[in-house]
Amino acid sequence: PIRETVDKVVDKVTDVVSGGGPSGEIPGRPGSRPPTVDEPTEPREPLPPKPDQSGPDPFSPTGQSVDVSAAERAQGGERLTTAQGLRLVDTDHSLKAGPRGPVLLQDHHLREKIMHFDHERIPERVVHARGAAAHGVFRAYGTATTVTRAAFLAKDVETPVFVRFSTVLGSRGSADTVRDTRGFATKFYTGEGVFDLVGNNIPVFFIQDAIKFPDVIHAGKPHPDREIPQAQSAHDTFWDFVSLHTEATHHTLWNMSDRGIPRSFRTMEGFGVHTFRLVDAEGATTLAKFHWKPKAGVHSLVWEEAQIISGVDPDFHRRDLADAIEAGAHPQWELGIQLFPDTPEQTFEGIDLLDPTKIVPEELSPVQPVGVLTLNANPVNFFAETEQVAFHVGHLVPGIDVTDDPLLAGRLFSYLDTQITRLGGPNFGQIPINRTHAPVNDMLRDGFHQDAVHSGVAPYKPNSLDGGCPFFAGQQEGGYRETPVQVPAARKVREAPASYADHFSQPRLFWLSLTPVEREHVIAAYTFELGKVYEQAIKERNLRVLAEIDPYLCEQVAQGLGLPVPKPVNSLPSVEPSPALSQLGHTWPTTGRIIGVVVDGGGDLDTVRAVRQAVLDGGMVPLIIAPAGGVLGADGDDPVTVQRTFATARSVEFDALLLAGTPAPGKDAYGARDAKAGNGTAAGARTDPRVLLMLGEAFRHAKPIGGWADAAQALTAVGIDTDAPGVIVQDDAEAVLGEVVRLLGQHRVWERFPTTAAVV
Ligand code: HDD
Repeated sequence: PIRETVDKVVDKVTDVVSGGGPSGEIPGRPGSRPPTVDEPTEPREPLPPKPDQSGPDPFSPTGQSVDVSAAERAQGGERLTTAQGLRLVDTDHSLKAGPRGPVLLQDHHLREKIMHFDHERIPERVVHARGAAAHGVFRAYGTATTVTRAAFLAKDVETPVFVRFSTVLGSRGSADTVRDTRGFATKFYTGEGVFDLVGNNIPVFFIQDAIKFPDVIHAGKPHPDREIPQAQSAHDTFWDFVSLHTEATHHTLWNMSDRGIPRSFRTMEGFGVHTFRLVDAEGATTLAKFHWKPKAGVHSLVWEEAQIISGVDPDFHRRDLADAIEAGAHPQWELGIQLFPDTPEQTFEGIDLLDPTKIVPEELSPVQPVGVLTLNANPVNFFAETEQVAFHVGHLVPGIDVTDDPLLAGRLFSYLDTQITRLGGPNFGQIPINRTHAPVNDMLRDGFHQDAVHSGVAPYKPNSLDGGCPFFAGQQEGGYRETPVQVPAARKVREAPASYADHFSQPRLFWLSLTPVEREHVIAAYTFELGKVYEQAIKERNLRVLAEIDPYLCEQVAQGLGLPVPKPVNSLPSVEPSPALSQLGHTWPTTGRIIGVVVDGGGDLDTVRAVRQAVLDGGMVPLIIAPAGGVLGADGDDPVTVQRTFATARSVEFDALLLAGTPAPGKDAYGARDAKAGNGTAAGARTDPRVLLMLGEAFRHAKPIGGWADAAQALTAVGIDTDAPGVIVQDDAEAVLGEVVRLLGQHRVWERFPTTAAVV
């Protein structure tokens, strides 16, 4: 009997593992069928377009090799193959000795597939790991030709570009809207070689000498013991470093300002930070700082909004950039330059141009537009393009040279060096996204991942065997010649110039240039960040730094921390504010802004349709938010598609909110018709806690709010005064929209934001 039982069990197990026999019936469940897999086995016509995969089918039925040119070696053909082009009949099962047997070592397909997968990840960037990028074009106005011979800056020249935006501190998978500096790196594929402008959205840097870079980054990255917090500066090591190393004060203040939490990559300024040297056709030089000015205006999140987004949509900036480009709302920036005479002192109006912790106010040297950048295409493959792009401040073109800024000098080393680890060798310039559009004829040879098949026998100069080729270029042929700058006779020292010791005058200049609302944001940011610090001594030391910038700032933060207010050691520097540094007080285009329209079961659908159309006509994006998905007014001619439900919508996605109220009795309501879709029966927007949460947040975040019919009920329910600034409730829905759009031009309703009268 034991033998019998064992045999039965074995039979049963065999049945289970073999899928229950040819019918596919699951053992023990008569009549059952395995789920069907509906993958097409023959190509459909037309094949879905796959960029770079459209080469001819190189399969030769006779087994002879087919002539495939280099360009066609990218993926091609319809059939699944190994990396060597061998066609496969199956990729779902390992080769085994019977269905239950051991997997065989001879399974070359399994080995190749798993080997490749094991090595799919490459080291993330040591800084700026989290980023998003886009292709575009730069068109020059020709205004820079008086100061530089850079060919791509000549009138109407169009240059393809690839731009990568990033945060600095977080890992590759971290959230987009953390408080941090943003990278703004642009690769210009010019006819004279690649020019990289590797800048940030903040015009100054934490350190004056590159030798401090590992220190500032070690301090800002997560603590080495627990690896927390991720992508944050609100922790002890960061605030320990910046208070002991006060040249970081200016950059830190910018991070604590609205610049640390941009609304979108599209609404950030960009800065080359260092002073560069421009060289004209005659060899005359001018010092210059590069600026990117967004056409959409400079605009930031508010801190609570940024924190909510980190959870609700960690990809907020990445999605925003890609969506805008896909929708045809191509983001644009104007490139501008500030110019300074190239004097031996390399100062301008007393500001040291080689000190990257200093700006030159635009009021002293205006930013002169030299061209416009348009981002018009999303990357096809994130890894191949955004991840593998490699920027380098040493990628220069004739007409643009470096200066002796010691921060820039270290960068000139670092950006090449880091790619050896990150991209696995010295040939990263051959990766498609990094390839120059100018002809290459170098004498660099071999190395990991060598993609070129070099001809000739003499990769050295001088040579006679290759006929002396390649030849040098004179200046007329576009040869790059370093500017023969006089180097001062000096002793070799590890010292900084005396002017670098001024750490507080420019932070004060920045503080005084902000509006009261912006100052309140700075106070709140310091109070939050220092409030997260554990060590009391670090908080106190940072208050002593703030005392050197401004007594009110210091006092307010001290109050928030519950600590005594320190006295400044030095007298406050006397500085002239620069209003150009404030982000507020301007009117900007509203195209591409997102307006959420909350609709519930009782609304008047014709009005919703009219408002939606008016938003679209204004080049903005209306998103209809209803209790459930589907369509509203399904029975009529023009149903309204629901894009967000009360469950999926959150205020942070919208620049303004509209609330479609219920019409007075007797008017057409569509509620009953949509009861099936779940959109008609609830008391809806007036009481739903998710809508009330949205309204409360939009109000706190200074966003315009509009409503018609009985919308005021919902506002009152959440404690919003309908007479508050930026809250528009009227019967005429289109008039409401008009006012909301006018307010959107200023980005937010700052009158609503509580400021202390004594903020100055
Ligand atoms: Fe840097 C990346 C910007 C100082 C070393 N940096 C990197 C990126 C940006 C900047 C935008 C991302 C590029 C991309 O998208 O691939 N960095 C700056 C600015 C600085 C600056 C504006 C000061 C003015 N950086 C700086 C210093 C050093 C580095 C002083 C080292 C001495 N930076 C690097 C790096 C990175 C980098 C380690 C990481 C990944 C990479 O270069 O390719 O080499």
